[in-house]
Amino acid sequence: MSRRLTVAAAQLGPIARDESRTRVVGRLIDLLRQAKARGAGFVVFPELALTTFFPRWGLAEPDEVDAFFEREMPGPQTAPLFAAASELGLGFALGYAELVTDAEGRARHFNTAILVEPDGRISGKYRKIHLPGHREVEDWRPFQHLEKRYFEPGDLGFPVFDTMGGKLGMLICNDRRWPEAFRMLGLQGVELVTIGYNTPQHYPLVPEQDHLQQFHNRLVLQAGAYQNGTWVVGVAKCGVEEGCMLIGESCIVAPTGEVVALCSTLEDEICVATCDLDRCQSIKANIFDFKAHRMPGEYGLLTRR
Ligand code: ING
Repeated sequence: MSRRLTVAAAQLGPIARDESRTRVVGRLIDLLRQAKARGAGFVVFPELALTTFFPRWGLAEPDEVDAFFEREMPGPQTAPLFAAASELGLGFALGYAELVTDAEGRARHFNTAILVEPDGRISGKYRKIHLPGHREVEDWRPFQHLEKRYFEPGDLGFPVFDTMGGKLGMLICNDRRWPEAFRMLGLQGVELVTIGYNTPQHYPLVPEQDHLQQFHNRLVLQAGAYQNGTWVVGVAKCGVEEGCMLIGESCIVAPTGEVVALCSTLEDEICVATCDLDRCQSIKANIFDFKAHRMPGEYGLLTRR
């Protein structure tokens, strides 16, 4: 019996700085309902899907920063999302800013993604490892990209979870540009990778490549899928958000690297594909049969600092 999972990429249009969690959760629930109506069993939301992309500003007060973080998941404002998904019998992946207190009582800030089962149980968590941008406010920029200021690198590695009938992994945004991140999941037999992203059209350091953002997005999603024999679900928060254009083109990519579903707006929109997880084997057992063809003994440089 083939393991078919019908997946919806649930793209989000802009989220305003002052948009309440409640209003955003209402938008997410509406996308869950659309996905259910299209026969989906699993829904993927973007990176930082509960708030505007706040690293675009230098926020002076710690309280101002922490207001964009979730202290509990689910909390009072996100519980309705979990309840709606359960009612609809849907699993989902959600990106959000996570604020936790560690064993030493220190506040820890992560750019996080979770996998949630149809029964509401959180079965997987990943914390973004490749944090792009910079740490200090740089006034020359039209907008900031202060992920290195507001988040710590993830401390959970690159885990793969047995869920939704297959092996699922998560990356977040900039991670997708690093082949090592995909390969860490590939070496664990991943069959579907969820990747939420908030990607500005304008990259202040190299503006002459701004027109290549959509191409680079597809390039890395398709390469990651093909080179690791996995499905990839890339999901954007997009449109002009607080004056900053974020690229869309949420898509679902087959293990062959083919784009099989694509969003065409810069708003809340789903695209859907039925992912036959057994199709991964046509790549994993042949062209990218790691056991037969990969040469790790030659790759020492890859992990040297
Ligand atoms: N955003 C961007 C990303 O990697 C970026 C940062 C933008 C990098 C444009 C390169 C070019 O897609 C996040 N949130 O990582």
